[in-house]
Amino acid sequence: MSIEEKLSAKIKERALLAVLLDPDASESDAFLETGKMAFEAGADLIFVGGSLVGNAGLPKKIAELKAFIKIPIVLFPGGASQVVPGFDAMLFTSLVSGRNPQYLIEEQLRGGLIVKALGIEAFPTAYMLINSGPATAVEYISNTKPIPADKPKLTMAHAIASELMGMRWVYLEAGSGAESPVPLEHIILTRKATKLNIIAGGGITTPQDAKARVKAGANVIVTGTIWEKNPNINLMKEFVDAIQ
Ligand code: 1GP
Repeated sequence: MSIEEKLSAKIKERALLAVLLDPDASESDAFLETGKMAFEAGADLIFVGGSLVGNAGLPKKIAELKAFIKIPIVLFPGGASQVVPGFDAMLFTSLVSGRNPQYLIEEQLRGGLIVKALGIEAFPTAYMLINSGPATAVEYISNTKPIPADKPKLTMAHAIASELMGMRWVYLEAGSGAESPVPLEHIILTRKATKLNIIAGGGITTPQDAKARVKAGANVIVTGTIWEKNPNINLMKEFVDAIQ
């Protein structure tokens, strides 16, 4: 069974918690410690990524982390240069909410060849940036406009098109450290209109935020910045419990 098949089966039972590790935002020790904490707290997945991740030390960091944990380590890349060996799987994303060809198809063109050569399992993922207040790093780096927060039907329409184009996952992103998480209506309409596995992330800072997004239809909740600010295993366990 592929990792995607296993996750899709698990998702039918309950929502999953992904802990995002940004190798650039955290010191080497923090990267490892937060990864271990996620495993011990009962998180389901580790995502690794960031807008500016350099790849030089990444395979070593992933290998170190793998020695301690038994949950999938999934690359969540900001670009083709981040596709390096060692990951169990990756989100093969296209930034469908934007109109910048570099992140719609060009990075994929370069990255796809590396993914094939390395044999990494890839989940076809429609990545959408939803406005969450002040500009986020992904908005700035990708040079794309986010979907307005009060236009959930636009998100739904992008999700429908993505599903028809063969995507199986959609990532509704408010942006790392966003002022507020993705508004619920975007998740609700996407859930009603598609069978995509819905990942929601960005600005989720409380178990209640997470739970509300699961109730709206999200299948995977991503949390990252909060653990950089407050690496508290008890709080992480509360997140795990809240989304069951
Ligand atoms: C960012 O969605 C992820 O790409 C997680 O966001 O860091 O705000 O938790 P936070």
